[in-house]
Amino acid sequence: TSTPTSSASKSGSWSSFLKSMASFSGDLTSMTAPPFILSSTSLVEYSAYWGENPELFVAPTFEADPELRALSVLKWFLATLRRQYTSRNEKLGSEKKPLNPFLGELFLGVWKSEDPKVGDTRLISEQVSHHPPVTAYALINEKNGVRLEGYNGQKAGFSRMTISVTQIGHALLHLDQWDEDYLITLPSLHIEGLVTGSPFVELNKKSYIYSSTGYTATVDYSGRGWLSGKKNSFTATLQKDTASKPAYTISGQWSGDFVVKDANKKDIESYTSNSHPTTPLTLAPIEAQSPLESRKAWSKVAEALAAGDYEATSAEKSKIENEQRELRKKEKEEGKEWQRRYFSAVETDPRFEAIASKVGFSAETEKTGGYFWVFDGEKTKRADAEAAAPAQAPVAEQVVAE
Ligand code: CLR
Repeated sequence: TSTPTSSASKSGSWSSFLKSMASFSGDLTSMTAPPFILSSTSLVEYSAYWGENPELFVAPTFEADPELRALSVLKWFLATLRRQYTSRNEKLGSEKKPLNPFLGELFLGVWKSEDPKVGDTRLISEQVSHHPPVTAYALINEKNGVRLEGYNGQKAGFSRMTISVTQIGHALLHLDQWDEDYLITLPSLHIEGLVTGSPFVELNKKSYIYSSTGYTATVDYSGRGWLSGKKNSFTATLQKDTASKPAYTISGQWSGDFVVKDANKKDIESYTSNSHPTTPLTLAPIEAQSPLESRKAWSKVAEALAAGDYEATSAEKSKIENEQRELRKKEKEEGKEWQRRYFSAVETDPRFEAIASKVGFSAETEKTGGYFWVFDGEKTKRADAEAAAPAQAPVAEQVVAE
């Protein structure tokens, strides 16, 4: 008899998956993919890709000139792309289908930089909505007064053997020292390689970084561009207001090398994303984690997947889904709503509006279920106090996320 991982049954289940995609609804949570393409990582963890280069994250605040700060923000953003969009391929061999986070699921950690100037950067990621799925996140570097807040949802479609994904949401980067905000929009993407069973992400269209100082960075993703013929190609420009030409242009491959040129097209810097070291995220050990924390909550599913036991995988998954269904039912009966721990839903976000209204960026496409999600400092203080309360708990060893 054939094992579930034999190549015959693999290709059989893959082709029936592709067939089933013809009637795909656009909600990524409703997609049922064959077990071998499932990852044991929940989507709530993906917020961590923003912070794996803490030294680049805080670098803008050390620049005295607003133009150089905007350039520094753009460089950090470009440097995050490789980990955001190719790390599953690098680690697991192909893009995988992440676990669907449950409402209230958390992913918490800290990047401890070896450079004392950089210090610690804290990560808070929370699943703030399950239907539609929305993840909110905050990255906070207290020492340098640098904070990123954002949220992310997806809309997907399937045609001509590709899955096209639009990201809903944005991120706001704040620099305390300069009282500056940067509104970061997110690229569209599509999944290539479906036919051959080795899916990977390619970015397309454009994304923008609008600064409250009047600078706009435009990143144009050309994919396997006709210019270079290389995948993951892009060209980015940084321009002040209505200036006639860009102050800087950056081009190359976001997963490989890119070059920064000044207004006179002179090379001033090059960056090699695949040799740039990343700082691992430090997490509390599983035993010390709260039941809402992703690694703890999904640990049995992850174990079953790692053992290749797909029956146990789906049994363990169903357990979590049923518990969640029960919780929602109970809340409904009691007329209560799940309390988000670190974020709040708001109808307007003044920091977003201040920039968006100037550049004509629409707020409506940014909302999920009618709301923006913003980081809530008060809630966070309370959550931190609660977490610190069990003073008699042993001081736990910390572990480093893979
Ligand atoms: C989530 C937010 C991150 C950037 C990011 C990277 C990869 C995206 C992911 C987001 C959303 C889910 C995603 C994934 C790539 C593949 C996966 C679109 C936008 C889908 C659900 C899986 C499709 C299944 C195939 C692999 C068969 O900051």
